[in-house]
Amino acid sequence: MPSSSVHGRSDPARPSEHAAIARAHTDGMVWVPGDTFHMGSDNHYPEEAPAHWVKVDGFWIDRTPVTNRDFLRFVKATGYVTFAELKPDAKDYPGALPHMLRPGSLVFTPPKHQVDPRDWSQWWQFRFGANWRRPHGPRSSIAGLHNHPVVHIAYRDAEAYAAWAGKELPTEAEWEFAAHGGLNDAEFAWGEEFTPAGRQMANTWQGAFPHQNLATDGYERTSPVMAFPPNGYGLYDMIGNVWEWTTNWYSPGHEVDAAKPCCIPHNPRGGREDASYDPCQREIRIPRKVLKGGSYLCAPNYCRRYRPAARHAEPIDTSTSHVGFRCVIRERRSHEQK
Ligand SMILES: [Cu+2]
Repeated sequence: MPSSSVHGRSDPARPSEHAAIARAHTDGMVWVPGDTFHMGSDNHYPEEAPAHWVKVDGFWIDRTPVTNRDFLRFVKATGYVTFAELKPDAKDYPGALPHMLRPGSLVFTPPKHQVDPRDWSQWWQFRFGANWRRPHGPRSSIAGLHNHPVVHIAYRDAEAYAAWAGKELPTEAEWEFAAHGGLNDAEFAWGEEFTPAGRQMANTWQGAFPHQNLATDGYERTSPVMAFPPNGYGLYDMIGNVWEWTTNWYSPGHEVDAAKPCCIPHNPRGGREDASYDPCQREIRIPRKVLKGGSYLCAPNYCRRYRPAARHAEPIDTSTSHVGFRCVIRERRSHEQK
């Protein structure tokens, strides 16, 4: 079995250097056995449809989202500067006002009263000086948040971290399959009920979004990565806390090859970059990737995306206070790595 050789346990005939490398990398990771499963859902938002069969091979996945502690280690080792810390280049943003071309990131800033729920500018503020080290703005810090997911991460920041760690970012199919925790046809990562016996299973929003944050789950914003119960694979925070980047280009629905109903897609990577643009954005065309898992801002009255099948489009240059990531290691790759 390939998985046992990665463990380096039951394959003493091949005590290869690769196994040792893979073992070092897979600390803090969980092996998710591959299978065929129903990806997507026909019962919720249109972008999740149609539900369709997909096959994924087994892979390793981080037990938790990447934390501030993890990310700090990466930045100390490499001197990496995140996208939100760099001054935007005017040529990438035609028509942008010059005073807006300063480093910053989107920070959730709740309004004091009820607002039009269609107008997200009522609660998302581009705050100069906000970045992963200063998640609420220039005067904030990650003191006390070392065990929280890192946020204000643009796609390329997640990619850079993954490459440094000898890992990769998950595809949407891998992420969704892992999120089910073995309950492949259940609505939620833990079963059919959102709050079984009244128990809050993930860091989501309680109250009327965006002005009323009751925080009955104990957290107004992000939470430590193991604060809520793991799923059936032992993975934490697949649902809620922060949205997580996947490698798939976004399209407003799953593309299923109707001409070949016999053929189940195997390890689909999904989507085309040129089809991933926001049709409403004519001036600034930034391609979008699929985010998964929902966040501490998902609320029953606004966004019921605290389910494995749910998805969201995020422009690759956009970082926010509710988007992070986790990594995977694919079997074949871990053997090929030097
Ligand atoms: Cu949401």
